[in-house]
Parts: sequence; C-alpha cells; structure tokens
Amino acid sequence: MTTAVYERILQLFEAEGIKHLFGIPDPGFVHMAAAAEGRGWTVVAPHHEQAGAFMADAWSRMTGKPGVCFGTQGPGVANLAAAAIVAAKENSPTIFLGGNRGREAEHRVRRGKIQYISQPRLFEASMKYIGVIEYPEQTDDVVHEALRRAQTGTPGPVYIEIPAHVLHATPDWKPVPAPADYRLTHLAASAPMIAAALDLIVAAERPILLVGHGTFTARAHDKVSALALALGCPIIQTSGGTAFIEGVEDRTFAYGFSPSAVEAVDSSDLVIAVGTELGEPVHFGQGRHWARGDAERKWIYIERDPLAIGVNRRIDVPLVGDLRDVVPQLVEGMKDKKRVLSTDLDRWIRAEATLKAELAEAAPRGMVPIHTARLVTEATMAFPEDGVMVRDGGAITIFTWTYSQARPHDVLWNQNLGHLGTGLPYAIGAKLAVGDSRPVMLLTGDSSFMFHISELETAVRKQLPVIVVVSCDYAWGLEVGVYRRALGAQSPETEAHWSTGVRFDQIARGFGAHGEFVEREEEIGPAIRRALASGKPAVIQVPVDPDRNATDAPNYAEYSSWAAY
Ligand SMILES: Cc1ncc(C[n+]2csc(CCOP(=O)(O)OP(=O)(O)O)c2C)c(N)n1
Repeated sequence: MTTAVYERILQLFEAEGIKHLFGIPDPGFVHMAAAAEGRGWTVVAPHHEQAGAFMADAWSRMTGKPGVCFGTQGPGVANLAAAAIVAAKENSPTIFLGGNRGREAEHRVRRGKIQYISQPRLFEASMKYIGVIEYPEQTDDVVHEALRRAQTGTPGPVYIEIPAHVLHATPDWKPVPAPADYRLTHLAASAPMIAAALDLIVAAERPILLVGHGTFTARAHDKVSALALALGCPIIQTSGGTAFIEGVEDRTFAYGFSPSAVEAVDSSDLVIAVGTELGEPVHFGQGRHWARGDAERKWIYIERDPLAIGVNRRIDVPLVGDLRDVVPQLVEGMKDKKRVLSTDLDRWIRAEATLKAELAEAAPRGMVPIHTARLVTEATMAFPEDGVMVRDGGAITIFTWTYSQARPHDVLWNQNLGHLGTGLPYAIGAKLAVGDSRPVMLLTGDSSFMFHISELETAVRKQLPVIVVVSCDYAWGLEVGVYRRALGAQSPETEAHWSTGVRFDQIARGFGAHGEFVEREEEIGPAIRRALASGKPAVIQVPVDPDRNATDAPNYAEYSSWAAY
C-alpha cells in the first residue's frame, strides 16, 4: 500500500462518516483536497478560512458528526484562529487542520522566516486537543485522539498540524478501525441513577423538559419528543435550543420570552434538563423565573461531562451519559409507570397560540421603511415547510424571539459567543448537510451579512440555493440603541457608517444569485416564494425603519437580564 499521509487522514475521517472538507487549498493541502474529491468528498473552498470553519460547524450541527476545515501555513491558520475561539465557545466539535513548513523550521534560530509561525500555541486557549504529526507513523494516533477528544465529554474543537515533511510519506498502515475501536461511542447512565430519576418523575406533578442546543446538535429530536410525550409535559427552550421538535411543536415555549414558559417554569416541581449548559440565558436554573419554589424544585440533569454536575446549580439526580443513550433509558423505564398528565398544558398551548396571533396583528403595518417586527412576522409566516432557520444580527435576532411565527425543526445561530458574521457560512454548511431535502433560510441584519458576503459566490458555485432575508437599516442596528441609551445622543459612526444606497439585491445578482429589493410588507412572502422557486441562492433586501429597529426591540429587559446572573 502506498497511501500517503494526506490520504490516510481522509480514510480515518471517512470511518466517522465525514466526507466534507472546507478550506482554501495551497501546496500544503492541494493533494489532500484533490484526493478527497477523488474519493467522492465534497470539497468547499470558501473566500475566508474563518467562513470555512463556520461552514464546518454548521455541517456538524446538522449531522451530529465533526466538521473538518483546514488553513494553509501562516495566513490561513491565522484566519482560523478566530474561528477556533468561536467553535470553543459554541461547544462545536470542529476539526481544524493546519498546514506548516517542515518541523526543522520550528527550532531554526533565525529571524524573518517566511510564511512561518509557531502555530500550535495560537490555539492553546481554545482547543480541546492540539496534535502535531511529527512522524508519519503517528498519523493514526493523532487523528484518533483528535476525534476522541472532540466527541467525548463536552464537545469542542481540536487542532491537528501536518508539517510539510510528513504529508507525502507512505508508511505501512494497518486497516482503518471503526470508531468503537478507538473511542467511546455510547454512554448510558447507571441503572441506580435511572431508577432514582424515575422515582422523581413518578412523584412529580408538574414536570417540565428544559431543552438546549445539544439536543439538536446530537440529532436527538425524536428521542426527546418521545420523552416529552411520555411525560405529558411542556418543553421549555433555552436560548441555544430554539428549534421545535416535530410532533411536539405546540407544547414548546421559549424560556423567558413566552408567558406560557414563564408560568410552566415557575409552577414546575421537577425539571429534566437535556443538552444545555444551564448557562446565563436560563439564569443558571436558579434565578429570575426559577427563584420562586427553587428550594423544593427537583432537578434531573442529563449531561456528558461529570465536571458539569453541581456547578451552576444543585442537581438531585445527575444522569451522566450521552443524551442519545440516556433519554431512551428514561422513556423505556416509564413504560410501566403511571403518570398524571399536566392539566395546564392545553391552557399553555392555547395561550401561546393566542399570543402569537395577537403579535402577528400587533406588529405595525403599512410603514415604509417597514417596521422590523412586521418584517419578522411576514418572513416567518412565509418560512418554508421543514426549513432550517439560520439567524444572525442584533436587533433582528431580538425581534425574532418575540415575533417569529415559524416553528422550524432546526435553528442555527451563534448563541454562546454571539459572533456576528456566522449567518451566511452557517446557511451554506447547513445546506450542504441537508441537500435538496430541506430549504435553508437566513434572517440577518445587514451589517452581519457584510462580514462574509463574499460567500454568496461560494453558494452560487456550489449550487446551494440558500435564501437570505436581509433586515436593512444601513447601520449597526442594535448598537445604535445602545449608543443612544448610553450617550443620550446619536453617534455618527454607528448610525451612518455606510451609505444608504447599498443594494444587496444587485450585489447578489452580480454574484449570479437571485436578488430582490422589497419595500412593502405584502411583498415579503411572495419574494420568499419567488426566491425558493428560482432554485438559486437568493438575497431579499428589506429596508427597515432605522429608529424603530434601534429602539423598539421587544422584551429587551429579558434579554439584558442574561448577563446579570
Ligand atoms: C463579531 C462581532 N462584532 C461585534 C459584535 C457586537 N454587536 C452585536 S449586535 C451588533 C449590531 C448588528 O448590526 P446588524 O447586523 O445590522 O443587525 P441589527 O442589529 O440591525 O439587526 C454588533 C456590532 C458582535 N456581536 N460580534
């Protein structure tokens, strides 16, 4: 066998079901990229390595597998370093591959080494593992350790450096092992802990399920819906877990933003928390909406990392394990148990439906430029069947909490770090994961869209018909309100930092995408439908009233309460 290191790495990833690669090829990666294409992989060259890493992250979120991106020695890796911070904060098991010159450059005592930096240290703060393949024979060990660490415990990014001198070596290889041969692929909770959890469940009168980001990135939608149905209880979404699970959409309420959620949380006597860090946006499960009844309320926490237990709050029954294994254990255990189903659930469901209908009416109509609340209402009413929603921006994101009329089964946004510019790359990565089976729609602020607008070309080149709806106030919307509140005055730089003449629809057409400029609310839905019918990537630019966008963000007090805990 004469397989080179670069191809062996691909074989090791294939064993994990990975066949997508994101990066800008250079001499260090051109062989790997070509070999990947030859092996039937999809190779995507973005216009910025950071965007490539975001695409890999989104692909991972939609498949439950690690995404893989790469950066060329020096500058490519420098661009990846910022994305690594984002991946770490988002608990994303993205694998970052870095090229580098041969290892003799590392300790060569010279100044002015061209396109060379000592790269591993750039990632020390963000990576769960850093491995340099110093010798070709270490390839399997390093790649397996990376796959192991990225996917064990709390998921997170890893960095593998492949110096030029090992890339083309062809040592003898053993057969490629299956994942279960080198890492833990299942982790069920212990029987006594499951029994203790079932005792709490049977004794509870008003249980709730608190569902976070991890539920969706683990692709455990069905398993968690079975638990919600068995419990007969509401699902409360964390700010990271804003998707709706098929079949139980109507009993799903957003923590803090939905009065039904607030009432369900306040009156609950048992919380079963799944796929969440219990972070600041849920007030650590103990402040604000939880405060009343906190001492009596019981907690079951399903979590992969034993070190997370008891940190943000006291946990009565920790179920340490992979939620994909533990949730079915609970469902199975409940089969022969009698449960009284919540009598309030129907009332909460009706209240939520009434509220959503009232909000759809209340969102101001007839304004030109359009009110952001009306844009969100119309765009989410036209949200395509079984679509994947991607969110990016400031004010538009906050308006969406309250006004969204859609109940997407997957929502991607940068929740933990709040990193703008992820929207278009996430949409592209998600579309690559779902293919033709599901549409993908991004709702974004205009400034956020500008970060990686060049990736429209990538979407066109790779024939990925993502729909982008741009809320356009020609400013850093949310920050305009912040400046006004802080300074009591307008700030030239936040309010007029770019020309009001920017035409995203024309930019889109310039890239070969479909573009529409929509000034009237009644045109938003038809424009989204035309965009879907075009079969192309599409940008729908909707100018919004900049003052209302800056100052009318609803439920702002709830949003700003996050950091208070
Ligand atoms: C990378 C990054 N830089 C800066 C910020 C701070 N920030 C949060 S919201 C916002 C304004 C976003 O403006 P826009 O995309 O136009 O959305 P809008 O607020 O108008 O909906 C900024 C600058 C951030 N979250 N991320």
